[in-house]
Amino acid sequence: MAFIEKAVVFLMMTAFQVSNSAVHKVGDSAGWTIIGNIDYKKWAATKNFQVGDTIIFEYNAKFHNVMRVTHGMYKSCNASSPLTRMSTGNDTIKITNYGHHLFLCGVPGHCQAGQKVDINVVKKVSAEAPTPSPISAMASPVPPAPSPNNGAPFIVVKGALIMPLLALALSSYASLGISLLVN
Ligand SMILES: [Cu+2]
Repeated sequence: MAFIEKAVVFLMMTAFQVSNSAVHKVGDSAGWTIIGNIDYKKWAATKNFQVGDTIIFEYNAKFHNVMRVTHGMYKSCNASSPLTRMSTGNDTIKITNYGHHLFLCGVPGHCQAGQKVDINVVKKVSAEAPTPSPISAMASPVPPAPSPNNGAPFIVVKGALIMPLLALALSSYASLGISLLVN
């Protein structure tokens, strides 16, 4: 029984960790700009980018844009053939894979002035494997039981424990929302 409880706690923690994927606004309050000589390298170094996180570029679309580029283009500030080009002034990128995600502003001179950023998503060295969502964490397969007779009750017990815990967590969120509305 103790093992099952531990497994449930682990699954709950994993579920909440995953649902708390972060949102990173490039340059924080300054946004995506050449004003103030923002050090985007320094900005990126303070962040812990993970798969599932969201990156937001906020800027005045009259003066800037966002181009995703290759490493070579990033190094030389070459904006002639970007992989993708965004220009809404409020561009959102969802991180779906590990590695370097390189962006620059394609307006002449801006990249050279420092308007470029390397979003490096490092694989976490941890026993906790990232799971895409709370639902799939719950549905993830149970390690094979020694006999088929032990397998089925294990799943039932685990599901029965997780559901009330999730319901409890969701209802506390809901009541928080209600109390915010009432006040
Ligand atoms: Cu620019």
